[in-house]
Amino acid sequence: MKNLKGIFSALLVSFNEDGTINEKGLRQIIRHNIDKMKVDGLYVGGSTGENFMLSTEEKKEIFRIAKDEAKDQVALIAQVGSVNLKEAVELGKYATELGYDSLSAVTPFYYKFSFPEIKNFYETIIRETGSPMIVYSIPFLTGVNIGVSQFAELFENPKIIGVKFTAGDFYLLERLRKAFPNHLIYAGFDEMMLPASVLGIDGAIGSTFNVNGIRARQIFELAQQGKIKEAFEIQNVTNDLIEGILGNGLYQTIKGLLECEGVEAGYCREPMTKELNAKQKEVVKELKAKYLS
Ligand code: HMN
Repeated sequence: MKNLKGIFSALLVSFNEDGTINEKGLRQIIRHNIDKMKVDGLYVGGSTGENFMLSTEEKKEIFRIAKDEAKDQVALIAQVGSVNLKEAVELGKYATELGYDSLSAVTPFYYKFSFPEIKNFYETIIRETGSPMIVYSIPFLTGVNIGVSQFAELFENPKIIGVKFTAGDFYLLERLRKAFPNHLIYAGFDEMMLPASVLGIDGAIGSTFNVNGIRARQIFELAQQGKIKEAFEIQNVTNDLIEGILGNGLYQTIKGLLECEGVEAGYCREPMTKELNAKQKEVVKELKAKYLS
């Protein structure tokens, strides 16, 4: 298994106008991340990959293309979580066979699952695949909050190696860091990377790293070196960019910025708005000129 610490892009997926996967575009996004953004790894099949709107076969196809393009150049994490546990297991087996370095799974959502049900969800995927697992905790979208004692129960399974912590609860993050010094903790909010880095995260997984990966690494590394003022300045610029992205349509705008780099990032998948309108496209050009030139 590769070193799983560092900067991971939550991989975007290029779609054609009819919603089918644009393989050429997807490969270009992967190359851009590896060659230009110099990321340590890719998080494939996350929300940024518009994963929860895709069929099982499409999810597999994306895992296959990502592995085929990235080969062993960077670490690869496959997000296989689904409220359909059978699907999660099937995807987990597939990604494991492809040689992904770790699986990750979002906590099962929509229904109010109890903690024993959530624990069983992870235990089942691990038992069936034999792969390491990173818990994907994103309470603002799932409504599932996992506390320190519950993480302790999950981490009793040695295959559960860490957590993708997409939350702004820095008290919980500090408690987790102290309680589990040997588990991987990834920050999931790019705009809060500096405070998360100060609290000792092992890495970060972010959508904006597809275009702003160089600054993300600078923030992470400067914070590790204790150069907080310098890191803060880069976080400020980063957050001006992220504010612009969020105000203009998250995935569509990052895709627009990739298009400015000559990457065929394509359309989004409905029911998301497929593409930006003319005014939003102007904003993309402004963001590109101001922050990414
Ligand atoms: C994913 O599953 O792809 C992750 O959620 C990626 C990452 O944590 C992003 N979260 C969401 O989009 C919900 C962030 O990078 C986020 O897009 C960014 O911080 C802007 O808010």
